[in-house]
Amino acid sequence: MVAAPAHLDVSKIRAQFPVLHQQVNGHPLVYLDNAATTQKPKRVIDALNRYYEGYNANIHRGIHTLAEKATRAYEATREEMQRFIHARYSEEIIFTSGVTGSINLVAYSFGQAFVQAGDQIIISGLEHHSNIVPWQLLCERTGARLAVIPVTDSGELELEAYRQLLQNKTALVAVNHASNSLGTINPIKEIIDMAHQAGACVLIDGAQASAHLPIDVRALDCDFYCISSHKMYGPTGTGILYGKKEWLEKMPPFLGGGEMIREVTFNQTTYNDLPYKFEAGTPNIADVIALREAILFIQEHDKAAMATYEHDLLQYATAKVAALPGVRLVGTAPEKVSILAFVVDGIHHFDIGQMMDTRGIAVRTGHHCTQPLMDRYQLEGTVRASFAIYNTREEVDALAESLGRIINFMRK
Ligand code: 7TS
Repeated sequence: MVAAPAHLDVSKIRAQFPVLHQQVNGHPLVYLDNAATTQKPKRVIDALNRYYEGYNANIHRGIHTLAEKATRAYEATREEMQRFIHARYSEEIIFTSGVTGSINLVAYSFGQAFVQAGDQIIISGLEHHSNIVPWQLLCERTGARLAVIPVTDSGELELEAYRQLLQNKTALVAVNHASNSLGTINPIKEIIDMAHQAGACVLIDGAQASAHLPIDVRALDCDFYCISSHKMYGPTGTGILYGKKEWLEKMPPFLGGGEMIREVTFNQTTYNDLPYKFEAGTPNIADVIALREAILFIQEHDKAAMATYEHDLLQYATAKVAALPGVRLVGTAPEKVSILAFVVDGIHHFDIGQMMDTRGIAVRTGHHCTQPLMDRYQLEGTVRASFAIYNTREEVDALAESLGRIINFMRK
């Protein structure tokens, strides 16, 4: 049985998410695609409206009242994010377009300054394409080599193989905190410590962690940590790169343009201080401002209580789905965020997704932007149900009931 922790009222939480209260294809929406993007509470949507209706202005440049108000609100998110991930300095928080933008920033800027031919970049077999391709591009530019930590049958990283890989000269290790396809929570503290002992830097892709797991970049001692706002109840189009100040100060700018400069002449340009050195051009002001509301939403509901509830929901769903005939779970690591992936013998994952949609159930099907991981399991794709704080046991029942029907129907 799934019981919400005493101080967590899920019906009250659901009431804050307008999009959840609708019928899809004649059925109440059951939204289980939270690993792709979470829904947004009203306070996030209201913050967007307040900005556009009340104080839309470009930031940092103006001395007029609206510009000052927008700048204050934008910088307030930076400070809230600093607290959220326990960064030492607010200038260690760089606003980007999200995890993809953050990883590309590091691959270009850190890569240009600190990666040379013959160096090794280590990633893992669990990575999303956005934590693979930027490193491949970097290797093409520099002559560095890409090495991959293998994955076990249950979906865990082989740390002994990682230890061996670290014997080669390694510039950077880039792994996710939690896998978007399997849910595996990686032992990132251990991974970071091992990398540092070998003299390598570490980037953590926190896309699947920020809404579900505690993040303390100082305790972790990671060099970079990447977050997408839209996966933690915030708006799309923004996110952050956390970087240790000592690295960010040494790294060259990524994009050139307004705001990132101190002084420009045709002969020479000097650059602005952190964090502005990495925030060229007019940023995504409205979405950054509204991201603060998403952080406050998580803080106010107690992340640990949320994680406990989601974990119970995952266990309940896992038992129900695994009991159906022909179902094979993909990703059975003992430590998981609330992601349930599976295949069904003889039924294409795409058909399952489409049939569920006719009942208002939103799941994701396919390779989930992790094609090498699918290759590892010799799969073309899976069905993935991913849970957030507003999901309920009744919704898990709807998922299992619908899957049971589909299996019966397709096997006749
Ligand atoms: N890394 C991980 C682990 C992810 O899950 C995703 C998005 C990204 C990086 C990229 O994030 P973005 O915000 O820059 O796009 N994952 C998914 C998913 O699983 N289904 O849709 C998007």
